[in-house]
Amino acid sequence: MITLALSKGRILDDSLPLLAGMGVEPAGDIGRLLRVPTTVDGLQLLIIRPADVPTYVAYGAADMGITGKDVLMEHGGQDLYEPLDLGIAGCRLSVAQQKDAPPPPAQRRLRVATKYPALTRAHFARQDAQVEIIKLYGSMELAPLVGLADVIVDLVDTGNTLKANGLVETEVIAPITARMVVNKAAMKMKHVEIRGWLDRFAAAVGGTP
Ligand code: PRT
Ligand code: MG
Repeated sequence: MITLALSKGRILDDSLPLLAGMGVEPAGDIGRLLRVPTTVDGLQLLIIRPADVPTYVAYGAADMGITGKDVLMEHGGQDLYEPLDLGIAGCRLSVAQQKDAPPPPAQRRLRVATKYPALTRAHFARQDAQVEIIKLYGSMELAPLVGLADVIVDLVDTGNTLKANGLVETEVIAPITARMVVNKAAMKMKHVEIRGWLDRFAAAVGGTP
């Protein structure tokens, strides 16, 4: 049995058509069930929060998982294989701020609001910039508007959300797509099955694993 952890939300929305193209349909209510059998023998799905996918896969509770590169960069990812870029749920990770915002007063550090403290710290450290990181769990776009932060580090797709909130993108940190991750022990123990699924996914997205 192979257990595949899927990120609920927009990555799930983009993953289900890929699976359907490979002849795999959830055999149960994915809106309600957290562990769902599929129409294919030997494959079950876990439907979990994007940020939890690396943890389930690293501990072997799932053999494989699909989550965003943003989540993997924040997690660190050293304890996982990342064999395939699925090219779905694409966006970019960027720095943004209010249009024409003055720099912070000289006596304090730049305040950066983000859901991604680790990769934000690493990004500003590469620039030798001293910043204060303010961890948020969502709606980062609000923070500069109400004086909680000078800038944000967030995902941008069309740019409409930034625009609607009077924010401008000042720097792109990284392009983001959803990735397949694999548990290291499972890659050895269930090599044939996992290789088979990686090949099918690669064919479905037109890449090579
Ligand atoms: O529920 P939980 O907090 O666990 O996760 P979530 O609500 O963040 O999940 P969801 O469904 O939003 O999926 C998140 C994953 O989808 C991310 O980890 C990315 O890998 C991927 N992804 C791709 C995106 C976007 N595009 C995206 N545009 N995740 C979020 N956004 C948000 C962004 O944060 C911003 O608020 O969409 C807004 C910007 O969109 P535009 O088009 O207005 O620029
Ligand atoms: Mg959500």
